[in-house]
Amino acid sequence: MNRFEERLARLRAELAKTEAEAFYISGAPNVAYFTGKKGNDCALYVTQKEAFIITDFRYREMACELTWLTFWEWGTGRSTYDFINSRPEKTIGVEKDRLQLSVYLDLLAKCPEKKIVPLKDIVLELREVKDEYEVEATKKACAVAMKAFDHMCEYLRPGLTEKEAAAELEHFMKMNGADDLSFDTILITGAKTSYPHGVPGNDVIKKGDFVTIDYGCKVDGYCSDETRTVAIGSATQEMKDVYEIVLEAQLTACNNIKAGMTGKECDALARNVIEKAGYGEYFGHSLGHGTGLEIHENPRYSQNNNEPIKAGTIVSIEPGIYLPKKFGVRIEDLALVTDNGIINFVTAPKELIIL
Ligand SMILES: [Mn+2]
Repeated sequence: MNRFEERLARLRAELAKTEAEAFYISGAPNVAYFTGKKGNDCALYVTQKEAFIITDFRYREMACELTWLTFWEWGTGRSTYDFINSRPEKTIGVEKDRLQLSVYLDLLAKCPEKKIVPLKDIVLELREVKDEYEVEATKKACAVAMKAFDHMCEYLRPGLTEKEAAAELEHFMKMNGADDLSFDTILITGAKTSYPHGVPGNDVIKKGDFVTIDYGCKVDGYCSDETRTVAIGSATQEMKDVYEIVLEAQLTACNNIKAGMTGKECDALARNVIEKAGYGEYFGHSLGHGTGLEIHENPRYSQNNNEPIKAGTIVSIEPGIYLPKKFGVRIEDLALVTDNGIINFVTAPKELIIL
């Protein structure tokens, strides 16, 4: 069994617990989980005995190479709905979280003999705990990203715009093994660093600024995610003090998170440090999130998550303090959760770097 067949077996075990005889999967990352390809414009139809990939001529050759799936081609007068109507299964599960509403309405209208059942997203749950291939791919992506951070420590200087610096970072990652970006690069400077998800613009990097870089790349389909905040030329005492609080919060979380704690307990490790220092109201997001084929996956390290964190999940650990109109600091690593603690994939330095 290859890893995709193993995943299909796990999917079937979950599917058996529902009323659905087949599962129609069209969310691109969910499709990618069973194909190892990007998954755009492809769908899967999985029963207890069979598994189909449904796509068109553009992906014909690729689809035929996926020997664990049977290819069914739409286009030239036949649609996915014809395929579904040709099948013996009566009850068909669909992804509640991922199916486009128009496709759902079409399924209801064009497949009137079928019972269409929105299911909780089984595939997202399967994707939460990573296998060895996924761990290795994530590590590779983190290694490329860390090399790019070293490069940026050489490259960043006053006079560059945020967009220029972001372009350099992205180009460097692509030239050093990245297949793609994990998400739109956040590279912001000065007072704008108080925007947790600021967008790089034409603002010019100046001496005495913080620069926050939250970025990542994909290798073999898997995302890295890392944030570092550096100072350019100098930093005020307030900047240094806030940086130290965020660092202590981040290190406290890294040193204490382990499988079995709830998402809320993990979040509290960092939040308590920041609250005690008097900056609680300036840490308005959660501590972290899972990553994988997508940049935001389960589990969540948030105050709302009372579920225990599983071993084998890959999560970000990213506290921050954001002072409007002044500056912000965030430090983020990405780590594998085990029963004994975390294995941190990001080993880039975390003490304040003044370039
Ligand atoms: Mn993140």
